[in-house]
Amino acid sequence: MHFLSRLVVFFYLWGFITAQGLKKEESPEEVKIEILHRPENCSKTSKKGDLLNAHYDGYLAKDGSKFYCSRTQNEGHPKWFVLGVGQVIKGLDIAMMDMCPGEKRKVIIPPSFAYGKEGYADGKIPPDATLIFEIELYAVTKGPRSIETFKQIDTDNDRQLSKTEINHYLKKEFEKDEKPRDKSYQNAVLEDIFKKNDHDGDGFISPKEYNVYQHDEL
Ligand SMILES: [Ca+2]
Ligand SMILES: [Ca+2]
Repeated sequence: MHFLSRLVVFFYLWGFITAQGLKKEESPEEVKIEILHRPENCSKTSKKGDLLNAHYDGYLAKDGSKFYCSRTQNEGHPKWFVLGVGQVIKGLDIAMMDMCPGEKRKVIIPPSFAYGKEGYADGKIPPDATLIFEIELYAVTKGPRSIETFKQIDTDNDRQLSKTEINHYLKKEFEKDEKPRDKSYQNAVLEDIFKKNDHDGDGFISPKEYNVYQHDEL
């Protein structure tokens, strides 16, 4: 069962159990979202498959210690990732839905939506850790994930996406956005897309590799 179905079942059961009048502490864990700042002009919000650009700091709930800060990585550039497809932990995929550029959130993520019973030693996350993230979202860009988009990007029609083709596509996408974007942003996105999707490293994204963006629909 894919994740969204599990989530639906989860919320269904949660409603069911609550209806049975069980004690509050027995209800399953959930992701808690607190909106710290929402811009007045918020016409476009994030949804599954969008390409997001954000900074976030991560803290352990038990003692407030910081285990992650995106500002100290990648020369301080905000991180790019596709929302809702498992590129980040489940809790962040949930917590960053319906968010607009400029919005800030504080979210509390229980272990079952983060690193679970095992924890994540490399990331200094102990077992069963509840995590707190402070997120600032900068940009929401339509993520390349549909077959129509694939065909649109593949301008020479060889069923392979080259860096040039994707670069051209990103440039057009960014131009649709209100804010001008410098070249280094675009290059960072491009590098990230190839790092995460060009699994055989041939410098092209094949339809199969591109399907990463669609795995929720398979
Ligand atoms: Ca091509
Ligand atoms: Ca490839």
